[in-house]
Amino acid sequence: MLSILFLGVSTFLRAQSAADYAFSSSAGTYSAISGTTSTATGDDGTETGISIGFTFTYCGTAYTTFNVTTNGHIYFVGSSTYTNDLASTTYKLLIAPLWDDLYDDGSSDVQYITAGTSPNRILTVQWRNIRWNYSTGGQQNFQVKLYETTNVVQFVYGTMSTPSLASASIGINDATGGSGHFISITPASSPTFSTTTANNSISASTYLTSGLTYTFIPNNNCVGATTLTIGAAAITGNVAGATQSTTSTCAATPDEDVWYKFTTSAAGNHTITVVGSASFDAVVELLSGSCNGTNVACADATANSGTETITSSLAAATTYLVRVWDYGMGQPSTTTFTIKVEAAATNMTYASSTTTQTNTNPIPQGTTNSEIIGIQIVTAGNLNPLSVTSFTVNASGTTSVSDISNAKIESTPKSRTGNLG
Ligand SMILES: [Ca+2]
Ligand SMILES: [Ca+2]
Ligand SMILES: [Ca+2]
Ligand SMILES: [Ca+2]
Repeated sequence: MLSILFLGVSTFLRAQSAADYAFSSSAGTYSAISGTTSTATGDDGTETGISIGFTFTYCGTAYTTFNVTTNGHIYFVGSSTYTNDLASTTYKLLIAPLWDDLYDDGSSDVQYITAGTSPNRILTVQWRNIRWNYSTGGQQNFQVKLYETTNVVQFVYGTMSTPSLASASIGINDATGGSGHFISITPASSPTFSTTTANNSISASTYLTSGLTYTFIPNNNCVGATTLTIGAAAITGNVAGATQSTTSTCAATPDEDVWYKFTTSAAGNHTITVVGSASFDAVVELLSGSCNGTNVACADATANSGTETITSSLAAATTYLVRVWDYGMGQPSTTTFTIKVEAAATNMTYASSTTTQTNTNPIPQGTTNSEIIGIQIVTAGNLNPLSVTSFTVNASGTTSVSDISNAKIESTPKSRTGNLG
């Protein structure tokens, strides 16, 4: 009975696979970092439990630390090895810009740094002058970048030289491992990837030119939807490499849809705002329910660079899904947009109150600024603050109201506003 129930639940909440990520390749710039030098040194050196500096969600699990090895990869759990295989069911949850038996000859190092400000911090892990393969191979420079909030993974290659006896893997894998649980990259002028056949024999640096950037975005499928915080500043989205998840009743074909989710607090109107880019004509869909959701509303009122908004009255304490795609077929030449969700302002209402008494000693007559009792008032909404015109104070026990006739009332953050009558 228990196992049947468990199967039902796990099917409904399918875990995010590494294969759910969208892969894309672009030309960029390699910027060497000057960070903390890792204690992962020499041949097969590792350092574990390094702070990411923020919470990073990888394949559906939140991590605050990572492990690094001189063998060209980071990993989140377990151990690592110099024998590279992205299809491994032993060595998993690893992010590998160049996994092979690399070698730190003493002129090499691994460094890391977390830069930027919340919620847009970036962890960069860098392998500098690392030898590929083992001690006689040419020296290589490359980085992994992990992005806060969007949970994007990037590999950036710097100056790479001719390797020796090389047979590397480039890609990512997840907690399950095996076929369907990795993305294995084969470098080329137009790189290819597979989620079922791992290429563990990359032997040349030919296509790993300086500035080459491989990007993995986690929200290609609903299961990896990026969490939006209601009222937070807009974040940048990217459909690079994304593929169609499902059909839609909204405009055009969602051939590169990406997913977001948010959870409401109070019931009421919520507005989703998506701003496209030069060649990005955003289409936005709001959905309810579990993945892949049921249509609630669509927006496609503008073209390239335009702003799309959906305002919808939503239920309290409910998770909604949003997906975004470009109107045209095929990858747009600009793949980014911004997205935010806001809750409409509502009038302030009284919710509850509690009394506190931090001082239980008697207050002698003539004492000043001694608290008798505190009243904590909880309100909801943010428009038209409540106007409090009076408090009624009742005394009990041996205290008579006349004993506190000179007490004052004070509110925070405002100050004293008069005597109690
Ligand atoms: Ca090694
Ligand atoms: Ca998709
Ligand atoms: Ca549009
Ligand atoms: Ca499209």
